[in-house]
Amino acid sequence: MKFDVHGNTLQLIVGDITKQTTDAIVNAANGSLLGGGGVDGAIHKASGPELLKECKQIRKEKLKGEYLPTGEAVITKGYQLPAKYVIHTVGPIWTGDNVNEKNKLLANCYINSLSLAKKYHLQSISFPSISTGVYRFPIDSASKIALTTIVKFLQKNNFGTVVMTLFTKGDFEIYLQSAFEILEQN
Ligand code: AR6
Repeated sequence: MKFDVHGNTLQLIVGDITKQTTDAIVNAANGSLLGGGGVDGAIHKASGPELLKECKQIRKEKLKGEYLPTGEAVITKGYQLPAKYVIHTVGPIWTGDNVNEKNKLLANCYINSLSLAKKYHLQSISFPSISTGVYRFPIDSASKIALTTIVKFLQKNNFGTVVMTLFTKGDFEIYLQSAFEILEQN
């Protein structure tokens, strides 16, 4: 399903993000940047060992050995992926408390990833549903935060295409419902 947002395209699809041919794909990473399960594991597997090497380098040089803070984003090459770049961001872990803070951190993942893509003059980007797997963020509110943030960005920027790549039909339906609600209000 495609939506026009201020001359940009917002697309919702069911699919595997490792197969996406957008300029960049976003990884729902953890702060270590050393890989993991879920979409992170799939991206590292499809991209190959060079990706881990570059992530280790970022940890060492850019982050001085520290973890990438929640809500922040960094960019690497895509190596064996169809996408030229991978933007790694760290979603918040849902614990049921500090809800406002968690919501803000999730929005930051989308804002910082989009800002980084713009800084690199990219014109298309694919997101997974950040934090709604292992990190247990409720998908209904996560979808609203994700799409509200993306729509606000597209209303202010001449960007190109943002694809939300949902892994299951069920997740797609939830995001689609949220998209209708959010775009109706705009
Ligand atoms: N393409 C698109 N979406 C996918 C794919 C794929 N190939 N594989 C899984 N998903 P998760 P999180 C969906 O758990 O909640 C990792 O271990 C999945 O169905 O990957 O942010 C990291 O290292 C779900 O909807 O990410 C972190 O430790 C969504 O991607 C932690 O998990 C996100 O699920 C991050 O947890």
